[in-house]
Amino acid sequence: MKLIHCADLHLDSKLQTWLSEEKAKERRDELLSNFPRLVEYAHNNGVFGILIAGDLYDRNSASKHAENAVMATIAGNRDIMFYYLPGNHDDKCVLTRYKVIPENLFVFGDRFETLNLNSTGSVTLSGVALTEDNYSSFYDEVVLERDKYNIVMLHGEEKTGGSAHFEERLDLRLLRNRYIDYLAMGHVHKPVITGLDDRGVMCYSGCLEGRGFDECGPRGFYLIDIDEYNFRVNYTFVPFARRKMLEVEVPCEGCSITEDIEQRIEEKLSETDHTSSDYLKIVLKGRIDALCEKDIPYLRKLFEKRAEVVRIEDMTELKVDYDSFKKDMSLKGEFVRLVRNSSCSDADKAEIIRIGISALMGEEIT
Ligand SMILES: [Mn+2]
Repeated sequence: MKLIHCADLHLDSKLQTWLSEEKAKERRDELLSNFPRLVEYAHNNGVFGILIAGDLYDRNSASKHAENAVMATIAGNRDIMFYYLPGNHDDKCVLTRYKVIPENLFVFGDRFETLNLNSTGSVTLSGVALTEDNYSSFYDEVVLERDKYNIVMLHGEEKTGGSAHFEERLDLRLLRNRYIDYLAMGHVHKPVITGLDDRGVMCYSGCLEGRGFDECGPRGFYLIDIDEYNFRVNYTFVPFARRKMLEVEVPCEGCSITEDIEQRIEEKLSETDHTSSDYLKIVLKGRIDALCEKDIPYLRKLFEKRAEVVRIEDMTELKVDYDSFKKDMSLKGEFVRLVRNSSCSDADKAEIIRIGISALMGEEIT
């Protein structure tokens, strides 16, 4: 039996913090079309059911269309089962407010429930949507049979340091040695699979696609392939994102003109596997001379077509070679010495010197 474990699709999230209104709309539509694309994958690969471990939507921005589109896909693919567990970003009535709920959709509620996935009952799926009321008490309801293959679906995280949010107060110790074979988790957007106890594994599928530069790296879902008789299992991470989010750090030490930086960027980009449809963030790092001529707007223009979106962030720190001004009797040297002896921080001194000298040279200040 093959199952897809996905989570955190966050359909219809705004995305406008880093995309223009137009691009954000395009991307939202693209993310929405991932759902039928996932179902197509399920068809082509003989998948029995799709587990959605929460945060299918973004509560505050989900459109009626996003909900209808998912429902239409479910209703139009009756040969695939859909098991949905609401997450902390989902409206609790989502997918259940329809008059007719298709038979191939099961939505977990706030009581722990167990379903048999096959006719022999050898493979089970359980889950509970965590709430303020049940998050600390649901463990008592986790009663599973030793001789079955037991999948448990949850949306939350075990955070040390005591988070205020109930979904982040999971206590994994209480789920160990309870005959769980596969803990299908949602909430953490990065794919992670780790041991739960001697018997089972805990897996975050991560989101299907990154939605911001805090979600760089491979994104997709887990494919679980269970032999229903001897319980041999394969877990495979399937990269599914159409576009990658990439962050590239470029060390700029030793650069003194814009073209040096350009060359460093080129070198770093050639080490990545980015394509023109990806999202690219280039971060300039390292300490460079305060008098380095760097034209960031020029570099932005130069690299803008390399990917769907290219962001260049200048995180370089400036350093001043005070020795080189020691014997400089010009206005420039006098200015540098004056700033050096001021009470500003080293970083501020470097910035003041950069701007001051540009002004003295009659250059445009950026
Ligand atoms: Mn969540």
